[in-house]
Amino acid sequence: MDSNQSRREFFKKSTALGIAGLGITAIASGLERVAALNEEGGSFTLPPLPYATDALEPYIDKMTMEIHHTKHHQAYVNNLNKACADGNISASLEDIIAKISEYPAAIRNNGGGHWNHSFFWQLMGPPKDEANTPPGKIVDTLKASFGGFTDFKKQFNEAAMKRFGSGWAWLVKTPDGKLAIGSTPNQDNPLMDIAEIKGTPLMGVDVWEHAYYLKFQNKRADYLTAWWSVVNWEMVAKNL
Ligand code: MN3
Repeated sequence: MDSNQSRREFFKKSTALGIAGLGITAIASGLERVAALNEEGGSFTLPPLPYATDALEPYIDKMTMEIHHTKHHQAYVNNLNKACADGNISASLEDIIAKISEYPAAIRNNGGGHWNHSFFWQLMGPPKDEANTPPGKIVDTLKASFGGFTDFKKQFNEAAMKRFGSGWAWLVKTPDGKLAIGSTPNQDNPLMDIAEIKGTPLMGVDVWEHAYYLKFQNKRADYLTAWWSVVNWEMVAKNL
């Protein structure tokens, strides 16, 4: 929202509250509230991709990345801003997500969409080689929890394949400090209080058809095979 819009919003709300009876202190606190809304709840923006749209070729194609980022993710951002303005919601995205059960569906879908995609772009990077083997430290960590890197990949792929319809598969650190694999429907994520799998996301993969249909059509398994070649293991290591 630009400053003119926010002034209009403020006056609209103030008028509704009966601005004539308010003192200058109340007006000032109203302005502060609007400023907070703009900063946190009202002006979410599309983060730039950390690489060019063709940087993940040949595994993830340029056109998919362009549409996914500038159309799909942008729409989540726009709709989140609108839903926050409509609901007069000024909490940070992190706070909203942690208590998502208290918010309407538009906030859950678009707030989740914004968080998930912002996370997802960071988790991919220009491919080094097809195998894209993770560093030894990550392999050791995954081995301790899942039996080995191959077993981990198999379980993660299973979670991604079994997610019916649209959603995400995740590797999370659970509240008791263990690593776990699971999936969420739609734009839900493990940080949400309503999620079946809860914890801090370490890795996640978008299995909505919009993430792969242009290049892979209905073949989600082929998309996943290609996706492993562009996983940014340095980012996963940071998250771990
Ligand atoms: Mn998506």
